[in-house]
Amino acid sequence: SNQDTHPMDKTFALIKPDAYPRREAIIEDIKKCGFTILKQSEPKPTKEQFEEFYAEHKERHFFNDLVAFMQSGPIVAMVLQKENAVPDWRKTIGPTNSLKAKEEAPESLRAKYGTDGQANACHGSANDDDAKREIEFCRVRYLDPLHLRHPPDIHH
Ligand code: RTP
Ligand code: MG
Repeated sequence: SNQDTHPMDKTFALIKPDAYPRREAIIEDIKKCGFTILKQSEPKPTKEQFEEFYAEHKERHFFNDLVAFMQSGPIVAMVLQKENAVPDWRKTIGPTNSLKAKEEAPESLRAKYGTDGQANACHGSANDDDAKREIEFCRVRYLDPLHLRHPPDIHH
């Protein structure tokens, strides 16, 4: 099979600090929606790591607030697997603004667990390239402490 044309079946998810207290209910919903949780951890990214994670938004007015919000408490990081994982996870979390989600998609996770345009409970990769980048970013940077302690030998 050709991996380049095989549909991506993984995406990257975060439970953001505002929803961390309700993580167990969210994880139950994630499983009920048909996703398999391949990896799960509670990383503690630095400010610089969040700035890199959200680099696409660095010129936006909300960038500094977003980075501060993401560092305001614990988070859960997950690699989710399902057919059509990327679009299905975006649909499961719902519109970016939780107030809009409550109006337009009341069953969505952002409607159920989020508050407003910033405190919106969950992150989901926007497309397959972002999913690959975000899964790799978190694996290399802070999901895999063994990897960090024993980086691969680049000299052979
Ligand atoms: P995410 O990346 O977190 O899955 O959300 P998204 O694609 O739906 O939204 P995006 O446009 O990428 O924005 C990233 C996060 O920034 C916060 N935000 N705040 N105050 C504001 O106007 C504002 N706009 C966006 C949200 O936490 C959003 O999820
Ligand atoms: Mg986004």
